[in-house]
Amino acid sequence: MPEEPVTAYVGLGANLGDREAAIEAALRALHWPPDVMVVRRSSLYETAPVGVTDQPDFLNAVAELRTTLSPRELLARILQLERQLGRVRTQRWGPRVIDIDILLYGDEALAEPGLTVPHPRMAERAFVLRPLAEIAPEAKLPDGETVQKKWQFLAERGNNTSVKPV
Ligand code: A4P
Ligand code: MG
Repeated sequence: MPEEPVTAYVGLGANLGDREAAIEAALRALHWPPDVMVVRRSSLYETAPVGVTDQPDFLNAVAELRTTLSPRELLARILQLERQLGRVRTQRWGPRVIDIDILLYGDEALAEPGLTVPHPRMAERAFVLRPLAEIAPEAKLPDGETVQKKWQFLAERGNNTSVKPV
């Protein structure tokens, strides 16, 4: 367990049932002092599905955490929380009541079975970068670019139309 709290970012997504209630409940449950503090959160965004496109639109948000949990411990906490909120895993990239991903954990890079950080697909995804640009524009992605720069790059390519503030 790290001695000093680490700043981490998580992404939240929901596209079944009461999406807003699920995201708000997840944010409340994530805040578990002193292990995990939710110090900032984005607003909610209505986003078109990426990957499997034949499914309902998502609500997405991101949150900044300060945590003394290791990446593994944080993942275990997240998986437990997803279960509590009623997530049933069916199809990869398919519909879900709640999905919580670890996006960044300090400046650590991990590639282990079942845990890859930074999240390998975050830099291509408007539904991650748009809310992250709202709360952490200067955060660094694995290639050294800031979130703000990467988001501008995607937006200039017309990749922003599928993400709308609620
Ligand atoms: N896992 C590995 N790395 C991580 C990490 N950094 N954070 C493992 C969290 N989990 C991580 O995830 C499967 C396993 O990934 C976990 O058990 C954990 O050990 P999952 O949540 O069961 O499956 P998934 O989410 O369907 O798969 P995956 O690969 O995480 O999907 P993505 O890439 O997260 O995409 N479109 C919109 N508009 N909004 C969305 O939120 N989300 C997805 C899911 C697709 N399209 C979307 C959205
Ligand atoms: Mg996931």
